Amino acid sequence: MSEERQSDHSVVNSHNEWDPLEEVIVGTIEGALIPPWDVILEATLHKEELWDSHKEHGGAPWPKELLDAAQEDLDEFVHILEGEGVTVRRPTPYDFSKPFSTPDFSICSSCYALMPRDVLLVVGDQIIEAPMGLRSRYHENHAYKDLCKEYFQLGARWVSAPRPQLGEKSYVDGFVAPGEGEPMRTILTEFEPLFDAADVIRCGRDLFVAQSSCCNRFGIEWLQRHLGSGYRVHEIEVIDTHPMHIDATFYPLAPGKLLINRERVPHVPAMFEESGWDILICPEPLMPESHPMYNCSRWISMNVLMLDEERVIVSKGEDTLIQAFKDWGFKPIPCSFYSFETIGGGFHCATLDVRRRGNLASYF
Ligand code: DAV
Repeated sequence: MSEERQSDHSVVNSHNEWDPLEEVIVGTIEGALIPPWDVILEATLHKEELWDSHKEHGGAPWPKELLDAAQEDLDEFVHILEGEGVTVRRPTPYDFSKPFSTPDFSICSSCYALMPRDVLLVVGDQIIEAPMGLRSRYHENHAYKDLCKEYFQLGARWVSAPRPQLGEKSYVDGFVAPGEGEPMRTILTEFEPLFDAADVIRCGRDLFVAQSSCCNRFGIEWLQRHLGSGYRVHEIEVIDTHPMHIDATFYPLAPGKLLINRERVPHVPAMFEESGWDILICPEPLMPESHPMYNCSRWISMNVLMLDEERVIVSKGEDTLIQAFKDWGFKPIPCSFYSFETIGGGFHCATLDVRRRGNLASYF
């Protein structure tokens, strides 16, 4: 008998980032391509010197040595998850290299199925396909259709946010990313609702979202109205020159414990202090500045995965963070991940927690 049928909960059941993890989708390296160049990348990728690779080689496979190294990290991660008793599911890769077009845009390829966190948002027993703003990720949900259909057959709810058009009106014409110290701005207009699922972080009845170059206010409004009055969607203010997703910025790790990136979060909403939460400041990452990062920044160190309120998977090499977790009362489990982070993201990005053992609650 499969584990979900023994559980008291629905096959899809995940309300926050920390209830005991039972089943998780982990992305795959198989078929991964360099994302083709597209307007959003200029607004989200911190390392300008690495843009050329996407400009010149977008749509081509990543070099084999990068893929092999990332694969090794991912294998270690899956091994740890299974060893900790978590059921690991994988997407079904499709042919990412096919060019496609819609009435509003054409693009030379898709990218990969490395990061389910960006594509699907799980809120309770519901899977929401996100209205993503990067054109090359328009069909990435295909990689998860087999799983979504299976979860639906077993009782989950499954919806797609309005499919975006992603024509010229969705992006600010002539956008230039702000420099350090300049006010925040993002490349998205308010033409249509847009967000990646990783722009949202869950805390029971309260969800936290920040505008980014993948998430506009229209998207935040759509999510609030879709979820209805049982949930409160809070927009938090962040400062980031290349904003993309909330999970290397603002991360409620466990009841009463909020991890923040001090460089990016000027004000923690008063509700946290009013409810007695500890605000944990993420230490400076130890990843060398010279480490190639084609997608995200060194702050991906914060992108941990909670197996429950104590066990936390952290990138091996981030010794300061590992020690901080111990001091804060967590049980860190280090896993090599720098090579996966080079082409993808962290543990939170690489996963989608489909089922955690717990109920919907308010923590404020
Ligand atoms: O570079 O800090 C990471 C996004 C992870 N989902 C960054 C963004």
